[in-house]
Amino acid sequence: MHPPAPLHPPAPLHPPAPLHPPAPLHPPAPLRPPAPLRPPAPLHPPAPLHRVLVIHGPNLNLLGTRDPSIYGRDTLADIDAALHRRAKLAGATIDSFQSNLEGDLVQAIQSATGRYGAIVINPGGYSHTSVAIRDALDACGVPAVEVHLSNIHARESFRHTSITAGKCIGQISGFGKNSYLLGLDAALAHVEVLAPR
Ligand code: CA2
Repeated sequence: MHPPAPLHPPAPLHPPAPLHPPAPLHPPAPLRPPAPLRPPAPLHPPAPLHRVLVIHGPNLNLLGTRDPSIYGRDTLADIDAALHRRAKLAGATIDSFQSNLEGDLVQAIQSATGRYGAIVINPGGYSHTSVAIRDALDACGVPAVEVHLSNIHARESFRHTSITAGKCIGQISGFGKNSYLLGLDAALAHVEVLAPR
Protein backbone atom coordinates (compact mmCIF):
# COMPACT_ATOMS: atom_id res chain seq x y z
CA MET A 1 0.00 0.00 0.00
CA HIS A 2 1.44 3.30 -1.05
CA PRO A 3 0.85 6.15 1.30
CA PRO A 4 -1.73 8.60 -0.07
CA ALA A 5 -0.20 11.10 -2.40
CA PRO A 6 0.49 14.30 -0.53
CA LEU A 7 -2.16 16.86 -1.15
CA HIS A 8 -0.83 19.68 -3.26
CA PRO A 9 -1.20 22.87 -1.42
CA PRO A 10 -3.87 24.97 -3.11
CA ALA A 11 -2.52 27.17 -5.84
CA PRO A 12 -1.94 30.61 -4.48
CA LEU A 13 -4.79 32.89 -5.28
CA HIS A 14 -3.86 35.46 -7.90
CA PRO A 15 -4.45 38.85 -6.60
CA PRO A 16 -7.57 40.27 -8.21
CA ALA A 17 -6.83 42.01 -11.45
CA PRO A 18 -6.45 45.66 -10.74
CA LEU A 19 -9.53 47.55 -11.73
CA HIS A 20 -8.83 49.57 -14.80
CA PRO A 21 -9.38 53.14 -14.07
CA PRO A 22 -12.40 54.32 -15.98
CA ALA A 23 -11.60 55.55 -19.46
CA PRO A 24 -11.28 59.28 -19.38
CA LEU A 25 -14.44 60.92 -20.60
CA HIS A 26 -14.02 62.39 -24.04
CA PRO A 27 -14.93 66.03 -24.08
CA PRO A 28 -18.25 66.52 -25.83
CA ALA A 29 -17.92 66.93 -29.59
CA PRO A 30 -17.89 70.62 -30.36
CA LEU A 31 -21.17 71.78 -31.82
CA ARG A 32 -20.81 72.47 -35.53
CA PRO A 33 -21.19 76.06 -36.37
CA PRO A 34 -24.38 76.61 -38.34
CA ALA A 35 -24.01 76.42 -42.11
CA PRO A 36 -23.48 79.88 -43.51
CA LEU A 37 -26.69 81.43 -44.79
CA ARG A 38 -27.02 81.45 -48.55
CA PRO A 39 -26.82 84.86 -50.05
CA PRO A 40 -30.26 86.15 -50.99
CA ALA A 41 -31.45 85.31 -54.50
CA PRO A 42 -30.66 88.08 -56.95
CA LEU A 43 -33.51 90.50 -57.45
CA HIS A 44 -33.60 89.76 -61.15
CA PRO A 45 -33.96 86.05 -61.86
CA PRO A 46 -31.31 84.73 -64.18
CA ALA A 47 -31.85 84.43 -67.92
CA PRO A 48 -33.83 83.25 -69.70
CA LEU A 49 -36.78 84.43 -67.59
CA HIS A 50 -36.44 87.89 -69.09
CA ARG A 51 -36.83 86.52 -72.59
CA VAL A 52 -40.36 86.30 -73.94
CA LEU A 53 -41.36 84.65 -77.20
CA VAL A 54 -44.34 86.31 -78.89
CA ILE A 55 -46.15 84.04 -81.33
CA HIS A 56 -48.72 85.31 -83.81
CA GLY A 57 -50.92 82.77 -85.54
CA PRO A 58 -52.56 82.64 -88.96
CA ASN A 59 -53.75 85.74 -90.81
CA LEU A 60 -52.37 88.10 -88.21
CA ASN A 61 -49.86 89.19 -90.87
CA LEU A 62 -52.88 90.90 -92.49
CA LEU A 63 -53.47 93.25 -89.56
CA GLY A 64 -53.89 96.85 -90.57
CA THR A 65 -54.97 95.96 -94.09
CA ARG A 66 -58.62 94.89 -93.49
CA ASP A 67 -61.36 94.68 -90.87
CA PRO A 68 -60.15 97.60 -88.72
CA SER A 69 -63.50 97.63 -86.91
CA ILE A 70 -62.65 94.22 -85.42
CA TYR A 71 -58.87 94.18 -85.27
CA GLY A 72 -57.91 97.84 -85.24
CA ARG A 73 -55.57 99.75 -87.53
CA ASP A 74 -52.26 98.65 -86.09
CA THR A 75 -50.10 96.40 -88.20
CA LEU A 76 -48.28 93.43 -86.77
CA ALA A 77 -45.06 95.47 -86.98
CA ASP A 78 -46.72 98.22 -84.88
CA ILE A 79 -47.70 95.66 -82.24
CA ASP A 80 -44.23 94.15 -82.16
CA ALA A 81 -42.65 97.59 -81.83
CA ALA A 82 -44.92 98.40 -78.89
CA LEU A 83 -44.03 95.06 -77.30
CA HIS A 84 -40.31 95.75 -77.74
CA ARG A 85 -40.67 99.14 -76.05
CA ARG A 86 -42.65 97.73 -73.16
CA ALA A 87 -40.27 94.80 -72.68
CA LYS A 88 -37.32 97.18 -72.59
CA LEU A 89 -38.99 99.27 -69.89
CA ALA A 90 -39.41 96.10 -67.82
CA GLY A 91 -35.82 94.98 -68.40
CA ALA A 92 -36.96 92.16 -70.67
CA THR A 93 -36.58 91.26 -74.32
CA ILE A 94 -38.95 89.77 -76.85
CA ASP A 95 -38.57 87.76 -80.00
CA SER A 96 -41.54 87.73 -82.33
CA PHE A 97 -42.66 85.04 -84.74
CA GLN A 98 -45.64 84.80 -87.09
CA SER A 99 -46.79 81.89 -89.18
CA ASN A 100 -49.91 80.82 -91.00
CA LEU A 101 -48.90 77.17 -90.60
CA GLU A 102 -49.98 75.10 -87.63
CA GLY A 103 -46.81 72.95 -87.67
CA ASP A 104 -44.59 76.03 -87.64
CA LEU A 105 -46.43 77.30 -84.59
CA VAL A 106 -45.99 73.93 -82.87
CA GLN A 107 -42.29 74.06 -83.76
CA ALA A 108 -41.91 77.57 -82.37
CA ILE A 109 -43.58 76.57 -79.10
CA GLN A 110 -41.32 73.54 -78.78
CA SER A 111 -38.24 75.67 -79.46
CA ALA A 112 -39.11 77.90 -76.49
CA THR A 113 -38.19 75.24 -73.94
CA GLY A 114 -35.06 76.28 -72.07
CA ARG A 115 -34.67 79.42 -74.16
CA TYR A 116 -37.52 81.64 -73.01
CA GLY A 117 -39.05 82.41 -69.67
CA ALA A 118 -42.53 82.90 -71.07
CA ILE A 119 -44.64 82.89 -74.22
CA VAL A 120 -47.29 85.37 -75.32
CA ILE A 121 -49.38 83.72 -78.02
CA ASN A 122 -52.25 84.70 -80.25
CA PRO A 123 -53.05 81.40 -81.94
CA GLY A 124 -55.61 83.19 -84.16
CA GLY A 125 -58.19 80.82 -85.65
CA TYR A 126 -56.20 77.83 -84.40
CA SER A 127 -57.29 78.77 -80.88
CA HIS A 128 -60.62 77.19 -81.68
CA THR A 129 -59.38 74.11 -83.51
CA SER A 130 -55.83 73.05 -82.69
CA VAL A 131 -55.20 70.11 -80.40
CA ALA A 132 -51.61 70.12 -81.70
CA ILE A 133 -50.94 73.66 -80.46
CA ARG A 134 -52.60 72.86 -77.15
CA ASP A 135 -50.39 69.77 -76.76
CA ALA A 136 -47.26 71.78 -77.61
CA LEU A 137 -48.17 74.39 -75.00
CA ASP A 138 -48.68 71.61 -72.50
CA ALA A 139 -45.39 69.88 -73.34
CA CYS A 140 -43.07 72.87 -73.60
CA GLY A 141 -43.06 73.71 -69.89
CA VAL A 142 -42.91 77.43 -70.61
CA PRO A 143 -45.71 79.51 -69.10
CA ALA A 144 -47.84 81.04 -71.85
CA VAL A 145 -50.42 83.81 -71.93
CA GLU A 146 -53.05 83.62 -74.69
CA VAL A 147 -54.09 86.94 -76.16
CA HIS A 148 -56.77 88.00 -78.62
CA LEU A 149 -57.28 91.38 -80.20
CA SER A 150 -61.04 90.95 -80.34
CA ASN A 151 -63.33 89.78 -77.55
CA ILE A 152 -63.79 86.21 -78.72
CA HIS A 153 -66.67 85.75 -76.25
CA ALA A 154 -68.68 88.51 -77.88
CA ARG A 155 -68.38 87.08 -81.39
CA GLU A 156 -69.65 83.97 -83.21
CA SER A 157 -70.21 81.02 -80.90
CA PHE A 158 -67.47 78.97 -82.58
CA ARG A 159 -64.97 81.53 -81.26
CA HIS A 160 -66.20 81.25 -77.67
CA THR A 161 -64.18 78.13 -76.99
CA SER A 162 -60.41 78.19 -77.01
CA ILE A 163 -58.85 74.76 -77.11
CA THR A 164 -55.43 76.26 -76.45
CA ALA A 165 -56.23 78.56 -73.52
CA GLY A 166 -56.57 75.65 -71.08
CA LYS A 167 -52.83 75.07 -71.36
CA CYS A 168 -51.99 78.73 -70.78
CA ILE A 169 -51.69 80.47 -67.45
CA GLY A 170 -54.44 82.85 -68.58
CA GLN A 171 -56.16 84.58 -71.45
CA ILE A 172 -56.61 88.24 -72.33
CA SER A 173 -59.18 89.08 -74.98
CA GLY A 174 -60.82 92.15 -76.41
CA PHE A 175 -58.36 95.00 -75.85
CA GLY A 176 -56.90 95.26 -79.33
CA LYS A 177 -53.17 95.94 -79.31
CA ASN A 178 -53.32 96.33 -75.54
CA SER A 179 -54.21 92.65 -75.21
CA TYR A 180 -50.63 91.91 -76.24
CA LEU A 181 -49.16 94.50 -73.87
CA LEU A 182 -51.29 93.26 -70.99
CA GLY A 183 -50.31 89.72 -71.94
CA LEU A 184 -46.64 90.65 -71.81
CA ASP A 185 -47.10 92.27 -68.38
CA ALA A 186 -48.94 89.19 -67.13
CA ALA A 187 -46.22 86.88 -68.43
CA LEU A 188 -43.43 88.96 -66.87
CA ALA A 189 -45.31 89.23 -63.59
CA HIS A 190 -45.77 85.47 -63.63
CA VAL A 191 -42.04 84.85 -63.91
CA GLU A 192 -41.45 87.67 -61.39
CA VAL A 193 -39.50 89.88 -63.74
CA LEU A 194 -42.18 92.53 -63.31
CA ALA A 195 -43.89 93.19 -59.98
CA PRO A 196 -47.65 92.90 -60.40
CA ARG A 197 -49.42 96.22 -60.22
O1 CA2 B 1 -59.07 88.37 -81.89
C1 CA2 B 1 -58.08 87.73 -82.19
O2 CA2 B 1 -56.94 88.08 -81.93
C2 CA2 B 1 -58.23 86.43 -82.97
O3 CA2 B 1 -57.26 85.52 -82.52
C3 CA2 B 1 -57.99 86.78 -84.40
C4 CA2 B 1 -58.21 85.61 -85.33
C5 CA2 B 1 -59.58 84.97 -85.08
O4 CA2 B 1 -59.73 83.82 -85.88
C6 CA2 B 1 -59.75 84.61 -83.63
O5 CA2 B 1 -61.04 84.08 -83.46
C7 CA2 B 1 -59.58 85.80 -82.75
C8 CA2 B 1 -58.18 86.05 -86.79
C9 CA2 B 1 -56.99 86.86 -87.16
C10 CA2 B 1 -57.25 87.39 -88.53
O6 CA2 B 1 -56.71 88.68 -88.59
C11 CA2 B 1 -57.06 89.42 -89.66
C12 CA2 B 1 -56.61 90.69 -89.63
C13 CA2 B 1 -56.92 91.52 -90.67
C14 CA2 B 1 -57.67 91.09 -91.73
C15 CA2 B 1 -58.13 89.82 -91.73
C16 CA2 B 1 -57.82 88.96 -90.69
